[in-house]
Amino acid sequence: EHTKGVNGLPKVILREVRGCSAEVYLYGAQVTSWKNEHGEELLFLSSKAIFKPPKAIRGGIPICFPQFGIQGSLEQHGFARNRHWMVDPDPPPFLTCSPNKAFIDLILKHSEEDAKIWPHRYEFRLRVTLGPGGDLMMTSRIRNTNTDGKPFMFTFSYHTYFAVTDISEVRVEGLETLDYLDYLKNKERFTEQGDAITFEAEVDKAYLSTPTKIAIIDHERKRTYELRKDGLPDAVVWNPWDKKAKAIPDFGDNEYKHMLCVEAACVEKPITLKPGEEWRGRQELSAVPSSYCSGQ
Ligand code: TA6
Repeated sequence: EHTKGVNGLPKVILREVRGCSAEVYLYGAQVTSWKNEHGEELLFLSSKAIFKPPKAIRGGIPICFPQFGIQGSLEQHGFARNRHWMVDPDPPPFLTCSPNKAFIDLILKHSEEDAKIWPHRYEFRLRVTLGPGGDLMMTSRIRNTNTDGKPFMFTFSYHTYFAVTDISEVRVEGLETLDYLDYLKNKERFTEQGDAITFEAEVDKAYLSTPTKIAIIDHERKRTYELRKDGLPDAVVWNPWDKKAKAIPDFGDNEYKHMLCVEAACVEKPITLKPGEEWRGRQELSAVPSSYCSGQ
């Protein structure tokens, strides 16, 4: 369903047969809501989110492209999340099309404006699917359409803000013993401890060469989020905690307690595409009752 969201920004609502839903703003191609069949919101959206271009919406799933973080002249996390995407008029053939899947295809292409700061031509196609059982799938296809023979490099992240009951009662499984870059210590490289990760202070780490599946366990709510990814070797874990959250104007003061970013990403080794080449990066999110899933 195509409708208008906050400040009249166009958004698409995906609904699934059992009542699950998702909302995607064309601004930034940003998922801002993902609800289960009970109508419970599974993504964090800041109460102070500013739905006003060129500011990125705080929460949901911002897309970081053509860079993650700050590099050179591009703004933090690149420009894709600050642009108006279009509904894709000729989406790639959908491999498996079944009746109980709702999906939307969006596209972003290079602009003369952007070419001033990132001198490349590209087509970025995003498909957001609300699958059977309410899983949320996102597939990005990025193609180098340079006509000057030039390859380009980029880094990327699905900057997912998971809603949690209390960050102090959250555990992340799947990242133990891995190496990570600590963005709070000048991206110095460390090795993670041997058991599940818990949270009691600001954390901003990019785990490297991570498994395809990561579990985020909301102990209070007895809910586990499963993040499955393909083409995205790294995973960024971020919680600003109290001090940093207060310093971010569009972050409510105590809201850090109710969110955790776990981001399927490619940050350590940029992706290089030659003209005509296409990269695919996919994440699939599901929310299952913890009793069923913990310890697997
Ligand atoms: O993904 C973690 C991070 O890079 C943090 O360092 C913090 O800056 C966060 O992204 C939010 O960035 P934003 O530009 O959306 O405020």
